[in-house]
Amino acid sequence: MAAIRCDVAFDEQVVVDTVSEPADLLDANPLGKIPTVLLDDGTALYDSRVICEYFDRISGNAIVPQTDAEWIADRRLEATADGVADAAILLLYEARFRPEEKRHEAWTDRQWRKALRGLAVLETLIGEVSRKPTLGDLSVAALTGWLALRFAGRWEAEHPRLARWNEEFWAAHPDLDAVKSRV
Ligand SMILES: N[C@@H](CCC(=O)N[C@@H](CS)C(=O)NCC(=O)O)C(=O)O
Repeated sequence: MAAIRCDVAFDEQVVVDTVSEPADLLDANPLGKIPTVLLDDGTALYDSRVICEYFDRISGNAIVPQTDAEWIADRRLEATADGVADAAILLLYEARFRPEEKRHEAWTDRQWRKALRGLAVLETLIGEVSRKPTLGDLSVAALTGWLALRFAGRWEAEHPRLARWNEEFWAAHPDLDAVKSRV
């Protein structure tokens, strides 16, 4: 989404299975995580925050607002959305990869409480869907779009503004929705 908004084109997109730790991914990113971007000179950039910051930088700040107050508000939005995603993905991996007898409920409950606290803050921070989404908006959309897919029925009722914002965001940005549907 950031690449679209910053007019960054990719020569190639490679789909990888992170679980099988493919050599080409590990060569580029020792953490074995996606997204990972290879620049023209072969340098790898990873962690979506770094990648988005780079796209913003080379686009002349197409997505990151530059006044101090707006920058702070937008980074807060981004960090909260990313933090909720980090907690929720750990929950997903716990259910997906850890054998049932080895799961530690106190730990998963803690992660879920973290996610819920973050969502509660996003519920108060989120405004109207913007025609020109900032990086913070894109981070929230990435989170809510993903939650709608992976945690359907577990977050919407308690966060009605956020759930409505999620619907409205994708309806207002069909170009971004098309990217989401491909993932
Ligand atoms: N903070 C990282 C998180 C990336 C991340 O956790 N990606 C997941 C897929 S969505 C992944 O690659 N998981 C594989 C693994 O953790 O080994 C980012 O925003 O780029």
